[in-house]
Amino acid sequence: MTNTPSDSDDDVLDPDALVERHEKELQDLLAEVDEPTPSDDSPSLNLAGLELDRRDFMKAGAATGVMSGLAGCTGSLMNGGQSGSNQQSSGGSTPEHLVEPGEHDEYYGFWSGGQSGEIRVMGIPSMRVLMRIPVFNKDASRGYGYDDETRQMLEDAGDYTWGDNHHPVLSETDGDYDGEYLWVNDKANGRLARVNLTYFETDAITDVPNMQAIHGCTVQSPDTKYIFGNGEFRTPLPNDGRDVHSPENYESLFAAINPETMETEWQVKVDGNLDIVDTDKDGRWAISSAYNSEEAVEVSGMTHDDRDYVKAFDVPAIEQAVENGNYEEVNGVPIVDGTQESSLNQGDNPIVRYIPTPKSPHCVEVEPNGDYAMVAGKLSPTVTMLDIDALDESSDPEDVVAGRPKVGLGPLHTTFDGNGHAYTSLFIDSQAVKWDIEAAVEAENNSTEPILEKQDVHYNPGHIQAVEAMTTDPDGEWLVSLNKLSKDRFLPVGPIHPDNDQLIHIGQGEKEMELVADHPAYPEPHDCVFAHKDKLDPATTWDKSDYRTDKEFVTQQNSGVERTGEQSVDVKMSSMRSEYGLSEFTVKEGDEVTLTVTNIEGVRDIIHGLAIPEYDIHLAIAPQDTQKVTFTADKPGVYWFYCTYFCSALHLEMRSRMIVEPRDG
Ligand code: CUK
Ligand code: CUA
Repeated sequence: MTNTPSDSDDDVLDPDALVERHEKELQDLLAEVDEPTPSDDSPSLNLAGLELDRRDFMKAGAATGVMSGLAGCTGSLMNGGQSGSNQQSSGGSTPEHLVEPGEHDEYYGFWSGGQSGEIRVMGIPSMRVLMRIPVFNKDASRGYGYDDETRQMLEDAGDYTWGDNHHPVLSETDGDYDGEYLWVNDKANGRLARVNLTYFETDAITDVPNMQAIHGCTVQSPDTKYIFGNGEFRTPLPNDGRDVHSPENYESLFAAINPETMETEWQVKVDGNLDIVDTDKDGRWAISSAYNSEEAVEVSGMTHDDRDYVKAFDVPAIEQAVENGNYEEVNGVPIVDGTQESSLNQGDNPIVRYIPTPKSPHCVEVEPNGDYAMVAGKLSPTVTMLDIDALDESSDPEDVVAGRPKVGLGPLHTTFDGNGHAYTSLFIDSQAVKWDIEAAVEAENNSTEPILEKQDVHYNPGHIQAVEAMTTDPDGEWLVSLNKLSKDRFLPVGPIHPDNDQLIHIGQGEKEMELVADHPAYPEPHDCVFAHKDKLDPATTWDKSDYRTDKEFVTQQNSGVERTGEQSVDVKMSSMRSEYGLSEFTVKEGDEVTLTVTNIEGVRDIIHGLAIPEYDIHLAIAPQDTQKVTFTADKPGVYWFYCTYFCSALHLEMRSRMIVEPRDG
């Protein structure tokens, strides 16, 4: 380091000392906090309740190394000296996760693609990658972002070249997946995208106004009335240059987006920030976790208080406020004031309930019956269970906290098998912990009694998902632990490692958890969602009545070239094995060319590509699909355009010429 941003030499620490200091700070943070009482408004970190045993400290130390990103840590440290961890094996009854050649998987899995901006489709239990669906990213393989329609969609949604997607969610009817759509957030640019599950392609992206970092994202159960998005980062409102140096005036918003129009119907501003969101099963409550109730702009401030506020949004009450005109409009969206001081939050029916919860809690997941919302403590070793029915009466933790099992260090996310068990990922302990939901209600707070079993995972899990866990009736056969780190599990591939998704057999919760497979994952899935294969009905060819924009289905007969202006040309052609509808077409230098290409085949899995060399154009055209691309023919010469999908023995011969005549030639 040649440049140290400190003003005196005393502040210059060597890297080891920095790491050590960082670990010490995090250890202090991880010290347990007492259950907060609503009257306790002293925000200081309570170290008196410190009860970490030696193993906890070792793990915390190891994990802080991981969290800091400054120092490697060894798996043996983190997983040495187990207590209460089941060795794997349960004897015999695990169904084979290796799906035989030619056989199909039982479930579709949809993985968010993190910084890649895509959705990945995988089969469960084989964990085979079946398809990748570009969403916020251009992807030449599927011609996404190259044809006019998808290029325009990406441009209208801010013209960014990437996204950071975290939470794929499936459309629901009657609390079950209906196989129609998937939505996913872009945390980076505050966007939401929709994937059509008939065609497995992105059909809409919306840049949600007034929000930076849409993080939490969920459909409203049971019938997908809204998609909810949480604005994690607080910004001035509107973020147009005002208040830039006044963080106390920054706002964090909760947004309700119409699933069909993708318009933002309303937003609610809150105190503190918002993280993850899930809804009840009756269309009343949306419950968001949050950290940074301190409204700080640095980590030490954000983690200062012993508790943060989970926010429960009373959706019908908010709709009523909007209907009554009780909002301010910013950038075309009605924004309802949901801060604690708001007049809408006084009296018996506040629109947002603020529930104190320890400590910088991360997730909210509502269990299948809709009785409890599970809020994992992150910096507290507990999961706080909120009694959803009690929310109506109160936001006093005395009334709404139904249980608080002590599950282990660094709890992040919880999933369900539908048989009364919850499974929570422990980031710091590197484990999946299975616990009994009713037992946790019965037990004292901070009890470990409800814990049934722990399974080591490798390493540092974020999300954890069981099959169909977000429905009212999960299948509960398999569970995936989405581990952030893979360290030593695979052949080394340089300093940027893959993640490690691990498949765990849980057998409806009636057996011990069994780790059955490791799968490297390209950076960096955060979450996934699984639907039984029978709930989807993907198309095998396009139906032209489903074309989203005005596109002509071009047959061989009406393939041709038409000059539409001094410098514009329409070119239309069909494609089939193994020729295009035109063996050549000629335009003039400087012409704007609109090229429309239809794949006239009706046979499944016969795709034709169209690449135009040196014009940066690639289309992928499925059977009965039509694609359109507009470009300026600004380079005179001969360009062999060709098919990029291997479609027949004469695939290499499937090519034609674009001739661009010099304009003054
Ligand atoms: S977040 Cu990444 S591990 Cu975006 Cu769902 Cu919890
Ligand atoms: Cu068509 Cu290759």
